Amino acid sequence: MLPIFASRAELEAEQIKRLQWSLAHTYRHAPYYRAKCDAAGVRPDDLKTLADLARFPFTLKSDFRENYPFGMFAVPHDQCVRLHASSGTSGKPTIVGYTQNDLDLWNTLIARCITAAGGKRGDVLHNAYGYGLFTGGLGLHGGAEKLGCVVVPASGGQTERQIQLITDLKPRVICCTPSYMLALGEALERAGIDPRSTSLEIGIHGAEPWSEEMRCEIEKRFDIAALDIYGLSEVLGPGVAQERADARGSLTVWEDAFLPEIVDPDTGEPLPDGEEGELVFTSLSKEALPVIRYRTGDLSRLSAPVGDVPMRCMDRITGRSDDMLIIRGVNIFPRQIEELIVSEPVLSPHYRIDVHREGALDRLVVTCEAAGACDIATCDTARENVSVRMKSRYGLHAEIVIADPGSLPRSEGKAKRVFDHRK
Ligand code: DLL
Repeated sequence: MLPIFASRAELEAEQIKRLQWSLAHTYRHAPYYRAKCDAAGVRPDDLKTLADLARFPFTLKSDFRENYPFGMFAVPHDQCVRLHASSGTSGKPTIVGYTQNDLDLWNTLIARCITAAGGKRGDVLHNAYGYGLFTGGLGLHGGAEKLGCVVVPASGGQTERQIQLITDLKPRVICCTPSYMLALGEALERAGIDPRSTSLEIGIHGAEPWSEEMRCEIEKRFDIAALDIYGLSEVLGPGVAQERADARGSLTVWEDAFLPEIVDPDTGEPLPDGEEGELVFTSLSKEALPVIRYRTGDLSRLSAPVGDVPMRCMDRITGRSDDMLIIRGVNIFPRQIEELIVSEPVLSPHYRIDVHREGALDRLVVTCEAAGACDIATCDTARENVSVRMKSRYGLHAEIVIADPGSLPRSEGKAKRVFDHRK
C-alpha cells in the first residue's frame, strides 16, 4: 500500500490544514461558491475545526448545470491538462477538469485502489471501462500505469475481441462495471471457455450499484475476488473509495483527499457515523475543480476505520436518492429487487424493471431471464419464489416475467435496468 497516515490524529491534523486551503482556494477563485458563502454569512477563516465545515453551503449538481461549461473551475480552464464529462440524465453534460497536479493525485489514488484490491507492479491489467469522456477508462489507466501494471486499454464493447485479449494476454486484474463482467462471462462460455479457467484473479468493479448477491455471482462464475470501487466525476472520477482485499464488506474512503459526510437527504442535516443518508464530499487538495460539500445523491453509511488504515469506511452504495422507486406507496431500491433475482439459481443475473401507471394504480413488472434451458415447471417455481419473496420482504405485488436465456440486452458500461413509464 502507498504511504498513508499512520494514525487518525495525524490524518485529522493534516485534513484541517488541507480543508482550510481548499476553502480559501475555492472562495477566492470560484465566484459561484464565494456568492453562496457570502449569502450564508461564512468565510473560509471561520473554519477552525473539522466540525465547522457543516456551517458552509452545499454544492449541488444544479450548480454544474447553471455554470456550464467552465463556471465551476477555480483555475483558468487553459491551466487544465484534461477535461472529462459525465452524461447527465437530461440536458447538458457536466464538464470536469484537472490540472497536472490533479491528475497526479488521481493516479496516486487509483494506484492505491488497485494495491488495496490486491494488484501489484507487473500485473497485466485489462481495463474494460470505457475510454473517452467517461472518467472510468482513463482514470483507471493512469493509476494502473503509475503503479507499474501492464495496462491493456481494452475500453468497453467489442466483447469477442476482449475475450481473445483475456485469453492471450493473461491479465491478473480486470476493471469494468459489474454488469459488463457478467456479459464477459457469458461471452467466454459461448466461446467454450470456462470463466473459472482464465488467468483473472481480481476484479475491480464499480460505476453502478451492485448487490452483495451480484458480487457472489461474479466471484463464483470467475473464481476471482470481486471488489468495489466508487467515485464520481464531479468529485474526481473513480478512486474516491475502494473496498480493500483485507477489509471486505465496506469501502475505505481516501480521507486524505476527500472529507466525507452523511446528511439527511431531505433536510441536509449532518448525520452521525453509522446512520444511513446521502454522501457529501469535500475535496481537500484539488486545484481545477474543488468541490465543497458536494451532494452526491448516493446513499450510504460511514463507519470506523478497519485494520491499520486510519481512514473511515463507507457501506456499498444502497442506491441513489433519485433512484428510489415509490410503488403504491412502498419505497424500494432496484438493488433490493436484484438481490431476489440473483439468489434464484435458475435465473440469470440479467433483469429489467418496468413501472407503469394504470388508472390510479402502479404496476410493477420485473423481467428476468432463465439461466439456461428451463422447463415450464421449473420456470413457474422460480417465478413464484421471486413473487412470494417480493411480497413477504417488501410488501409489493410484482408481475414476474421469465424471458428466454440471452434475450435481454447486455450492457457494455453502466447498465440501464429501470424504466419508469409513469414519468
Ligand atoms: O461512474 C466513476 C467511476 C468509474 C466509478 C469507474 C467507479 C468505476 P460518473 O459517471 O460520474 O462516475 O457516475 C457517478 O455512479 O454518483 C454513483 O451513483 C454511481 N457509482 C459509481 N461507483 C459506484 C459503486 C463514475 N461502486 C455515479 N457503487 C455515482 C454504486 C456507483 N454506484
